Amino acid sequence: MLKKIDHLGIAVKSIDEARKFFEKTLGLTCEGIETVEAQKVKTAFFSIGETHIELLEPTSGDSAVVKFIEKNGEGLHHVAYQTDDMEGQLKLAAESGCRLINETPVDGAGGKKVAFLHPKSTHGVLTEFCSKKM
Ligand code: CMX
Repeated sequence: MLKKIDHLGIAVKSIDEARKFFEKTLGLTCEGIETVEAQKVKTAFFSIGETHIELLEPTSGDSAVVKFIEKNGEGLHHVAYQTDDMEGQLKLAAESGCRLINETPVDGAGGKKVAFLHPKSTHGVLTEFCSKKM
């Protein structure tokens, strides 16, 4: 049911600062910047082959990304897998004892639906399922 790694999410303090590395040093192109109100983040996406890098900048003091940066500093925040069967994937995860952060998908960047699995039940990596772009 999983199709590919859709993107890697990287928590940053400032997209304006961080994008310099991705653009000037790695030579990637920013496809767009979007604020995702539901997740309290501003995002910037860069394509690399069939996958993407998503920079995540918190937009509010109570964003999940603020807490992450306070504890760990900037860095790899989550791995997102693309699925065409979100419901089935969440059911499988729940049945195998995984702790779901979202039992039903919520709005993510780029018009996608997303759902997260808690890192304490995924060997330490915050895991996202995301739908194909609508
Ligand atoms: N990766 C790995 N571990 C993480 C983590 C992450 N991104 N975020 C938190 N943790 C760990 C903490 O270090 C902590 O570990 P210890 O107990 O060993 O210290 C533990 O998880 C905390 O768990 P918690 O108290 O249940 O939860 P928090 O309040 O810290 O929130 C989480 C963590 C994952 C539940 C929350 O960040 C969340 O709901 N995330 C999903 C939504 C999200 O991340 N949105 C932003 C991105 C949106 C987008 O991509 O568009």
